[in-house]
Amino acid sequence: MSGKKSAAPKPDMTVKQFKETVIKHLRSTLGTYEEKASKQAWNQAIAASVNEFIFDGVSRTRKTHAGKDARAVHYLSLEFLMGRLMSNNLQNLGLYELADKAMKELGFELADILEEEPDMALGNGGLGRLAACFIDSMATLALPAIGYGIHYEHGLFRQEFFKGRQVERPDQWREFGSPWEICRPESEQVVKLYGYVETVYENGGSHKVWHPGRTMRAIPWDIPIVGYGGHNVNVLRLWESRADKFFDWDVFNSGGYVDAYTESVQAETVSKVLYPNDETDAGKELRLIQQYFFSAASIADVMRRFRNAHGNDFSKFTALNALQLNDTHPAIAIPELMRVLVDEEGISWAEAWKMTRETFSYTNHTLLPEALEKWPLRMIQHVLPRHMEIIFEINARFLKDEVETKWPGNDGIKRKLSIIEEANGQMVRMGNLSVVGSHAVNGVAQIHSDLVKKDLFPEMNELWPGKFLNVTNGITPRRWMKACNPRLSTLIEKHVDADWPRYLEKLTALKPLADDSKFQKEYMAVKHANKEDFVKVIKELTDVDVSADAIFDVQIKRLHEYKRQHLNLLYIMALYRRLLINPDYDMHPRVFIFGAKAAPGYYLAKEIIFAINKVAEKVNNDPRIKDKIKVVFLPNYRVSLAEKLIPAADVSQQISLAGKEASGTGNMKLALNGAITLGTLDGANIEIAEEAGEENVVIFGMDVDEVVETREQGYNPGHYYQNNEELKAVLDWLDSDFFTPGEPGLLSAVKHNLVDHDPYMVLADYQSYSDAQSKIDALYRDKKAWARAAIINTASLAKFNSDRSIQDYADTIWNLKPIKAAAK
Ligand code: T68
Repeated sequence: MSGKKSAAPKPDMTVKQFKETVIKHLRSTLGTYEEKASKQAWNQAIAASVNEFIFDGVSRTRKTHAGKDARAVHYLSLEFLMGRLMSNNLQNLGLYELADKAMKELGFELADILEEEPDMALGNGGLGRLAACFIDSMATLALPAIGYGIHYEHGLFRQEFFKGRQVERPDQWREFGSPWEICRPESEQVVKLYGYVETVYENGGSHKVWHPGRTMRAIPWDIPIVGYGGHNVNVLRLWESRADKFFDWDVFNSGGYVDAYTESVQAETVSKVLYPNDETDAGKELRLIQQYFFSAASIADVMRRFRNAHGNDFSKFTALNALQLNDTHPAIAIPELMRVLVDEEGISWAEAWKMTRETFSYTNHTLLPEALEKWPLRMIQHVLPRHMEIIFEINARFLKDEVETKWPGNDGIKRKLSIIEEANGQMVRMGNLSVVGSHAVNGVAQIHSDLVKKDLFPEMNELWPGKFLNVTNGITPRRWMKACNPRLSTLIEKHVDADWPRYLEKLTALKPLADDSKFQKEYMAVKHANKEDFVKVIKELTDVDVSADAIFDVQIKRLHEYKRQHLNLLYIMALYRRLLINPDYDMHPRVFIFGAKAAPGYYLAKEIIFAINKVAEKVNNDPRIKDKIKVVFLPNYRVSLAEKLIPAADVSQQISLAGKEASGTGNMKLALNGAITLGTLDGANIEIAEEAGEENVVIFGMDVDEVVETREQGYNPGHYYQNNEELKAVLDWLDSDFFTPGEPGLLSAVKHNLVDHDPYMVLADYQSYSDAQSKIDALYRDKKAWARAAIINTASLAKFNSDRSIQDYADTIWNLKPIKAAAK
């Protein structure tokens, strides 16, 4: 063991002082007192106490950066899935144990009080959570960085089940305010929309003036992001939309009191709600306005800060600013920066374009065609007339100067690379705009980045070799191990330096212990204790009794056909059938645990949820199988629930069709916490297998090449249905009323989709999956072998530290150096 022993600073505070600070805030900030305060008030008093440290950190960091005229990255993302902030802030400031003791002395369990905090669910899934891990890492690495997004009034919907079906309820994360945000009205921006463009001829030249039809205000709310160790505190700046003026006084005075409100309602709609679609293009005007609203406000904020330091000398602009696009959602920022530089600053097109390209980079998160954003040209023209002109100009120059030069006279390639698609009316391809307007484009796992080059943008890759890169995703080990799995962290710290949450490679010191039976027992005892805790959560949420001695087999992610929750379901039905046929069927008891939200308009995803719930109801209440299988679908899966479940998982199901899951990040969290991956060769599963060793994961199914081959040969799901007796039996079961007594056919949609179409080749991979599940069963029964594999997983996953991902971005894309904030 070597290196720095201390990780988080030991703050200059005693338990007694912390207690006094909390009580001070209880009285003077919350206006209550110890005997009367609710848990929520205690929670807010702790937050106020923690904020004393945080706000100081924000100021120190800002001052340091301002004094150094620092290069900074601006991370533009429509989603930040932050979850709860208290525990993470306490951990990163090194205050957790102190707070825990202080609250005990006051007669509370800190963990209970933390439950009062609502999740900040301003994202859908992996993409939004990645942004949250990344801003944690940027602060931890002391990188000058700011996250930009939308201050949604309502985040991702709350999920309930009614008679087995998903019902969506509004999320109210800010119902009682949030202690973590600071409103900065002094940094308000104005965002323009609609209207028309005038060409003004002057002094022998001409320029464009956009006369907007409407304007609205963008109000910034800053969420401090505490780096691990507490040195640097960056901010996440979220924009809220407001009406330009609350009342239109003329309308008001002429009796149009209600009309005066409509404008304010319309403007405030923009940041009202997060679109709940993951992986599908919403195509709605409001979504386009959301994208433009936060992009324009953020660019204006970058410009304001730059002008304050440099006036209108833009020679240093690219040296000081990097802009990262988290998917194409903020791609409209590219023409927006061009508009500001050319129309407002009077910089030449060529110069502005050079600056823009050097500044932007783009991360692609998907190859699914339905997720690749395209906007109707007419819509952009209507909402953002000047931007449409700019996009035309960008496209014309790109096709003429770059494509024509490389492939003279080749109209086919021009059609393919054009930012404008001529089919379906005309559409603007945001992916092409992002690639053309960026100096770097990255995928999120090696296989995905290879496919981005090979299948999505092959000609662009030929045109600009070196522009396309890979940066494999990561997760913050602070939240996803240290904070969420305190038992394992304590065990680890008996053998590894205390700064492992920062330098995750230190966990390799555990490898020699993988065969040590004492350590194996301790490690598995931690897992068992975590499972015991989760048994209670399951009971509370679903009223199902499960045993911590069963295998906890977990699939947690958005509900999507390509992720194949229905493959898991078919296997559960097959196991159940095996037990009904032979009550002595030899298997270790298993609890299948699902957590997943479906996009509200995604019919088949909702049918799959319903089918899982119906099968669960039957299986859980069938005495014949003697509790060998339990199935639980946890309602309202979210970050805070993941934090409880992941430490308790034995098996991590990562079973997407190869080539479809760009990376996955739940796979990393689960494996780090000692779950064995049951997965296809897709996304980051491949790299997890490389790091942990193939013998410590269970891989099944077709690889990408086999998928392509199978498809080329004309995939016929009916063939698998007809030729696999068990598969046919469980699929036919879905047509009966076995799981829906008196109502046959309620689950048929799932069957018919699979037998007749099966777009994600569930049936082709079924047998291989079933065999892999048998391997899992056998491995689990060999207690030592299982413990060994789990320990090796924990010890081997340093690559998936989001600090490593961010260091890669800083080195290869942003060219960014750390600047540690000065101490007081
Ligand atoms: C996910 N994408 C990828 N998209 O599916 C996952 N999309 O493989 C990857 O690990 C993760 O990104 C991080 O790179 C998403 O989560 C969305 O949520 C989304 C939301 C709106 C529109 C399109």
